[in-house]
Amino acid sequence: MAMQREVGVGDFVLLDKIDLGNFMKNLELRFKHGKIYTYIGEVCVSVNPYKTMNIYDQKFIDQYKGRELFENPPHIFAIADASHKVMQQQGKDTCIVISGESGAGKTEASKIIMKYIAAVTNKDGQKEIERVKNVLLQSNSILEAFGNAKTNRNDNSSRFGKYMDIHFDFKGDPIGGHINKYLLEKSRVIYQQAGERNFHSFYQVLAGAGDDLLRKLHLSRNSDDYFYVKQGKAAKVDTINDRNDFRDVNSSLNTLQFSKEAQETLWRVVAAILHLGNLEFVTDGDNKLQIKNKKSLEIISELLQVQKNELNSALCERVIAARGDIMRKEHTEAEALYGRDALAKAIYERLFGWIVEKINSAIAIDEKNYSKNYKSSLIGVLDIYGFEIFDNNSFEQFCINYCNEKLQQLFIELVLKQEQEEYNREGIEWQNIDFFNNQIICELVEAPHKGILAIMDDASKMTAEKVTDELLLETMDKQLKNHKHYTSRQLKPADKNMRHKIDFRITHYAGDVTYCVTGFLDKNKDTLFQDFKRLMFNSNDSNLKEMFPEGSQHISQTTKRPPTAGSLFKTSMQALVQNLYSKEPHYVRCIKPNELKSPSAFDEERVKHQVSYLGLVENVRVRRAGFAYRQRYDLFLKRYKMISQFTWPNFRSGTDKDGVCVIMDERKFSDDVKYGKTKIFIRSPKTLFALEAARNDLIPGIVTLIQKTWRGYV
Ligand code: AOV
Ligand code: MG
Repeated sequence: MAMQREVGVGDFVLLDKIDLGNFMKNLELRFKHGKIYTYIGEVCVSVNPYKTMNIYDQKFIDQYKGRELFENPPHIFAIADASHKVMQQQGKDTCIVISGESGAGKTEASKIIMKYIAAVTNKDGQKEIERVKNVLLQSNSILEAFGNAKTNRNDNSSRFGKYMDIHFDFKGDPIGGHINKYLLEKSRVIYQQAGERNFHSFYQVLAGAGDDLLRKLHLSRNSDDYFYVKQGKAAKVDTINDRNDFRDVNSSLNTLQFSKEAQETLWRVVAAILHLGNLEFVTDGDNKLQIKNKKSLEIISELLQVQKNELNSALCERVIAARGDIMRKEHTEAEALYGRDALAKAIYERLFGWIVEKINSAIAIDEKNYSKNYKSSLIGVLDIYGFEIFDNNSFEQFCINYCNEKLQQLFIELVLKQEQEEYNREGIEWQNIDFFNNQIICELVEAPHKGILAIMDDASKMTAEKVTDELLLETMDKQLKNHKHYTSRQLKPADKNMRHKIDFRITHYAGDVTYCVTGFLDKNKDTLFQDFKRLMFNSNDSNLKEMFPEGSQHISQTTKRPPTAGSLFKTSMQALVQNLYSKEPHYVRCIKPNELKSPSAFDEERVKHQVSYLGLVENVRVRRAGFAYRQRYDLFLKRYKMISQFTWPNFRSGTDKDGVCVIMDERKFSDDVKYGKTKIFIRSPKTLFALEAARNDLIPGIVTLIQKTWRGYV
């Protein structure tokens, strides 16, 4: 196949001089010529093209299939292929970590990778594998409908983190998978900033449901009729067709074999939440709290299949058990509204979790075909919510940005730090490269006892009356005032950018973010009145009942305080990072070229900022001085001893290292290698390929030899 003309350099390692200026020039030149992918060694840098590119069709799939990285122009397909190849040939679990800020193209990249893997597997056309592939691909439209939303950064912004394992059999065909989800931004269910939307699912059902379904759900077509979805005043989005998307979601639900009942539950719950948002409360003549719109109450109880009077009391009052007595306490109007919102958020969050579990059971490895102890290899694909800054940043942004800090930390550990530490350990000459290590920011958030999450948890343990968000902020200010990456308005009152007395600021690796502390404690505690849990557990809809198992507890049973949202998130992030550590990583670093979603604008300042905080220039420096391949002497010798008469069948005249030197001298590769204490380091991949080729040439002869010897024994 004819090579496409390369623009600039396809690998930043090949730049004449490595600095930010040259890096930027190359990136911009390539972007302007439609070359959105460029490598740094095996890391793929991707710039969001904001237009449909004709580089993902069958012709391209064929071009990249089974090839080595350097054989073709840079492409995300090559990363997917490399990951699949390592997994299949070496039986190693691999992962593809996709990072970059909100709108940089992570979710699109993850879908392209999955499509590529689906396209290059199942040569034999097996039915079960075809089914698994379809489920993997089609799960996306469902997850995006319920977990993505339009934000002011991205029209299709992921509001949950997603890590997906794809399991493969020994032939490299996908046989199953598993999705882990991370903290859904459920506050969006009840509130949206100006210009933003609620989750897509709400608009989809309003625009796409047939008249019959709409009538059953007691919905109008008009999203402006529903408080929970109209606050951002942005229901119509140019790039989104809710009607078509509703159709796609339903077709995916069918592919994934969601039963008719399950699909009904799904849309009934979405509709019930829309109606919940319109509930209002009034105090009657007897000073008793009541629901103003009785019709809505009736509709909600029908949709959730719960008793109307039970729904009514769960919304207007609370049952409290004190010293063996059970009492009812009527809500104030504010408490009732709070409860209504908490119920809406909880139902949506549980629904989302339930959907993920249903998808997981549809893609679980079929035990009929593979026994329990079948050892499959896997590729993990990570697509999380990117770093984000809004006009108002709350607990959710705090968690999302912390998650991005953790991933940057992983990148530093794996790509920058470990590489350099190994050179030092092996005594390989090496000039250390400086980079900003964001560990200090991770610690600011997660350190036991003194990090923000710990301070928040301490505050959350006290009774609500005693502790307010303001008090939390005061404690944080006191304990963190000397931290380089923490600033509070109370300490810096002159700072105009911090508008409220209740703000604090974190200097993240990717920039300053000012968070408003209001709501932090509440979101961290994440309480849902027991009454609601019992109400939902008593639903006649078995799916809904399943979503609220703890509602089975009797009121008098004392319940342990559930872990806070913050500590759950921290634990899940730590487990995620640990999991990624255990796999061979591949990286896609996404860059957002401009804030306008324009296919042509290259906003130099914005891009430069991203290149800097992602540590890409440092990555090139480490890589350039680096080596393409390294291996322990004993293992290296074992693999290649056959290509030299001095080492075959056994090298007896020195150490393993001496044997390796003999091979490399004989083959005239000595200039391309360095000898460390325990390992050989090879600079160019070409040397390795030449070694492999030499070995392959000899293998047929050796196999015959071994077979002969065997026969002699038998
Ligand atoms: P994100 O996942 O990184 O943001 P997306 O993957 O959703 O960003 O990309 C944002 C938008 O950019 C998409 O909806 C597409 O319109 C466009 N886009 C991205 N990559 C491509 C591509 N390769 N080809 C064509 N268009 C593309 V967030 O989830 O907000 O962190 O929370
Ligand atoms: Mg995304």
